[in-house]
Amino acid sequence: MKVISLNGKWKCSPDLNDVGIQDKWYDLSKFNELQDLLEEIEIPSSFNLIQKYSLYEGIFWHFFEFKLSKDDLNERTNYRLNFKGCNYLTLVWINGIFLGYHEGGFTPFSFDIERKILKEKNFLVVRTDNTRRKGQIPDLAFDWFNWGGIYRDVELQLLNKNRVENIQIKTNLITSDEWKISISFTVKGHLSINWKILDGKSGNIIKEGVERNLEKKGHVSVTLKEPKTWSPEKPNLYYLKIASIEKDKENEVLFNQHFGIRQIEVVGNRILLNKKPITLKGVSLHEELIQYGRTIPTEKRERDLLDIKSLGFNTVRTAHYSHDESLLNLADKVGILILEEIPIWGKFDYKNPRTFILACKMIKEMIFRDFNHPSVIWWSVGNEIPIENPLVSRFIKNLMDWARKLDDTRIVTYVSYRIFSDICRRHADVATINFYFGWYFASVKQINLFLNIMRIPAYNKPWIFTEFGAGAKYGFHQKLKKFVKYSEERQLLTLEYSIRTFNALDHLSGWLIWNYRDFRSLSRQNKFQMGFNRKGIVSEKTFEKKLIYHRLPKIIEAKRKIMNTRFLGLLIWLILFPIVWILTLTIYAPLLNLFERNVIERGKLKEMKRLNLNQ
Ligand code: ADA
Repeated sequence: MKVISLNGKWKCSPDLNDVGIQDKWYDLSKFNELQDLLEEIEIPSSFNLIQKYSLYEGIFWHFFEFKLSKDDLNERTNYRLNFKGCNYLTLVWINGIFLGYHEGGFTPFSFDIERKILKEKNFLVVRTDNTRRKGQIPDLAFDWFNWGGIYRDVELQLLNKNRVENIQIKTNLITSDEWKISISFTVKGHLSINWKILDGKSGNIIKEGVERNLEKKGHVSVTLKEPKTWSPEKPNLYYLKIASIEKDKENEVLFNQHFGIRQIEVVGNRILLNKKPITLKGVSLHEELIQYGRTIPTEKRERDLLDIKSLGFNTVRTAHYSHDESLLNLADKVGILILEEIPIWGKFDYKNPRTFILACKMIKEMIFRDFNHPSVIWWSVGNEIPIENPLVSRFIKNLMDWARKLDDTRIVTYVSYRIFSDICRRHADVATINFYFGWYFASVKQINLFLNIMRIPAYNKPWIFTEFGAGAKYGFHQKLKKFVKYSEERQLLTLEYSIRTFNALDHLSGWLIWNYRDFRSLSRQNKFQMGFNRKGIVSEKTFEKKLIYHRLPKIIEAKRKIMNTRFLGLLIWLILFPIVWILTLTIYAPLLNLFERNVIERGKLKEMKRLNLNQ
């Protein structure tokens, strides 16, 4: 396969009145007319990085002319235009012809292009629209910045008509030292291949074979004795190389990618990695670095992962959507477990059948892209959804079933914020909870009791404390009054106390701090936040490390002495369960719904005033 990058200097324009389609902006003649009004933009990148569009949400057009050589244009080749990520609704035209559209901001999509449409000089037009709307995923309100545009790579793939696609590699431990490697793929056209498994370090061939006269599907199964397994401590990698053969000679390399040999399982209330219990100690991360938006240079992503690892973490939750695949390549190499999810967040339009289909599509795109990354160990199908509602619970259960159908080798779950009223937990592989003790709720000192109350609704599944945290403005200190909100001391105290308690309890299989870095969020507008969620352990500038950051290496394994409150926990559960359940259904959940509605709009207005912007 030959890949032609279509990154570079594109032309662009917002379309405030949505006239572009009617006025045929996708036509080269119209483009030539408009030329002088257009601006230049470096793709990939979000238009929100251009100062005057910094808060723009809406339709934005992107134009690009590119050339193909005579050699590239032939009848032996299939052409595929591939977008790795655009937010949110994307329409694409090439040489004036409409190719199709894609909905969703965080997964790749592509269009197969007929040979006759392509010329030596080509004109590509992409209309993105990041307007927030009810019924989209995520829905109207969410706690992160709505970066728009073409913010990941664009490429034209020149594919051999006879090729392999959708390669999925599964690795299973079958005896105490023997692993089965199953490779399955689809075949386009008709071909014979040879395949090789190579050691990731030395490049030595470990196993190889030939499959002849393949059509439609292919499958290879190999047994390896005592291979070097993948784990966060030893992230050993192998390569799978597949090449087409003609007359027993290697012709073209069709696939050459790393994979890891590892097995993730849930057994009773433990998560096992390669048959050994593992506790997830992690941190969530949004895909954002303020000067780059989401288009983060690979070396900066690597820096983040290395930092996170050096603090003692073994897990990163790529909140709240799939990040660029380059992050997963790095996690595979550095040795970090990844928890991945689709962006169903909070309130969403679960009554609309369209939403279900869209969510299924997002899950499929996520799983197909990331199936072969050993670092990825779970798929989550939603975060903080109103799971007390039977319709929502059914929706989420069906999504989890769908994810399991597509991948039976990973943990499937969703992230909950309901302790008492979650009616779906029994269907998930692991029980999860987001709770901000000592921040939004109660005192952090009550966390031990709370964790003991939590023993009951776990259905003997592993419990993961998926989010806890506290906000802190970098540089704001209150040495004497440690409980002052947004001080670094308050954050330190809350997180340290929580971590020491988590580590002392035997029924937790993991915990994740919310969040690694402060990130933009228009709904956060008090004098400490100023448009940022401040729960990061580093500020948005990354080099500004808060107190907790420096303390983490010392406390990540530390435990505190705790009182045994198991019996009290059980008692409280019995008393509180019916009360909280009824209150959630009648008062709390409906109120929360009301409150969440216009939160971004209000924040945006404040920010516009502050920045003196008219948009
Ligand atoms: C929730 C949510 C996060 C973030 C967090 C917070 O738990 O899942 O996305 O918004 O709250 O900072 O309050």
